[in-house]
Formats: sequence, structure tokens, C-alpha cells
Amino acid sequence: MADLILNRRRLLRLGAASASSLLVAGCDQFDFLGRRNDPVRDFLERANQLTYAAQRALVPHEALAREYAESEIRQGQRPNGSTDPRQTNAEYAVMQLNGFTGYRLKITGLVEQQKEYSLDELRNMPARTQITRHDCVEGWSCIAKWTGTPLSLVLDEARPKPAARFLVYHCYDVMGGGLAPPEPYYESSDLIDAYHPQTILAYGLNGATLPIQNGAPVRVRIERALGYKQAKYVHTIELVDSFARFGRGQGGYWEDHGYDWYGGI
Ligand SMILES: Nc1nc2c(c(=O)[nH]1)N[C@H]1C(S)=C(S)[C@@H](COP(=O)(O)O)O[C@H]1N2
Ligand SMILES: [Mo]
Repeated sequence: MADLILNRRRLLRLGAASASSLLVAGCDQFDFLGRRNDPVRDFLERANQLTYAAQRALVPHEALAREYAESEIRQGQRPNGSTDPRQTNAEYAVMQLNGFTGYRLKITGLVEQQKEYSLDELRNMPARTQITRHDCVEGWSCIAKWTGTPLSLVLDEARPKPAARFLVYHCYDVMGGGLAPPEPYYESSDLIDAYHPQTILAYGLNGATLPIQNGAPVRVRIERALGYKQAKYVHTIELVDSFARFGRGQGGYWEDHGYDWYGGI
């Protein structure tokens, strides 16, 4: 098993390395990752499916990510990617000015009961706190303490329909800029990761309110996955049978740009 996981890590690195060297070669070539039926893209996609199947077969569904001691928190959580949606989203800016009192997390799509939660409602539900390590594909890690509502509790209230296979996490921020058209950040997971005991809707970081730079008011923690799966600034969780209709169809902003969908570690 260690071997297989090592191999998938190598594959992932290979995927990331080829994506970034192509990026240097020119955006025209990077773009092929958004196209279907490209041989390189197909190869990466097959590798992704293989590693997803292998990990789902080999790693027990409830296996916990390692948790750490307070003494192992050495620094604040390093902000990465979007760090301030106020720059691009007026609705977010106004909400933040009002202390996020107007925030509502919406649970939509293939559920028996659509739900909306204010920040206070989420905070009043049973909470889970965990100290875990965040691994970014850019090559850095941070140990931090996250507090939030287990996603399973929210899902129990919304009751996913039998057809639901994935959760799509919609975020307030947009990526791109410069010549690239803006694309909303989004992510997705399967139901196994959504119901995992360490998957939380985090509103607290290292004993304080989650700061804007790390995803306020609510960000997802899926502890067995890489950094880009940890969606910040989440406003809607949509249950779907397929994520093909979102973005470029690969299940997330970074997946649309060539990263592995499962992103397991
Ligand atoms: N909405 C949103 N979520 C996001 C990102 C982002 O840019 N926007 N960046 C991702 C990446 S690549 C990483 S490593 C982590 C960074 O989280 P942090 O800023 O709390 O360290 O958030 C992930 N989730
Ligand atoms: Mo990342």
C-alpha cells in the first residue's frame, strides 16, 4: 500500500510538473488541459481515476488523518490563493462589514430538504476541533487547529437523495485576473469524504475566529486531501449526480487547470 501511495504521489507530481512546464511554454499549451480528447490530458485523467480507485479500495473509509498536539503548531496558517474576496465581490464585502450576520450557508441540489444556516446556527451545533497538517502542492505544509461543524450533521438534516453522488462547494472568490477571464473558485468531493468524521465546516482557526485570509466566514476541511481541496469562502454546497456542468467540468477550479480530482494524501 505504501508503494501504491508513493506511486500516486509521484504521478501527481508528474502531473503538476508537466502542467507548470507547459505554463512556462505559453498559455496556449496550458489550455489543452481544459480540452477533451487531448492525449496528455487523457493520460493524466486515467492516472487520476486509477489512484482514486486504488485509494478508495485500500484506505478504510473512516481512516483518520493524523492529528497533532498543540505544541506542534509552529506558526499561523499560511494564507494562499485568494486571501481577500472583498476585492472582487461586493456582496462579500458588505457581509463582512456587518460581521457576517447576513451570511447563509445554503445546502441545495439533490436533497430532500434544502437548508440555510447562519453563522450563529452553525456555531450552535455540536463542534469538532482538530489539529491537522495542511499540505499544499506548491511544496509547503502548516499544522493548525481547526474548529467547525461536522458536515455530516448538516447533511443529516438536508438528507441527500439516493441520486446524489458528489458535493460541489461554491465559493465567493474568483480566480484569474489580468488577461485570464475570472472563474469562480469551486471544489467537489464524494459522499465518503463529506461524511468523514474529520470533515468540518470550519469557522475557527487556532482558537480564534477564522480570518478573512484563511476563508472567513466558513471553509471546508477535508483532512485526507491536499490544500486545494480545502475550499475557503464557501456559500453553497450543492449535491449533484455529476459535476460535469460546473466550470470546465473537472470538479474544481484547480482540477480544471490540470490537478488531480481526488487529491488524496
Ligand atoms: N475559495 C478558495 N479556496 C481555496 C483557495 C482559493 O484560492 N480560493 N486556495 C486553495 C489552496 S491551493 C490552498 S493551499 C488553501 C490555502 O488555505 P489557507 O489560505 O488557509 O492556507 O486553500 C485552498 N482553498
Ligand atoms: Mo495549495
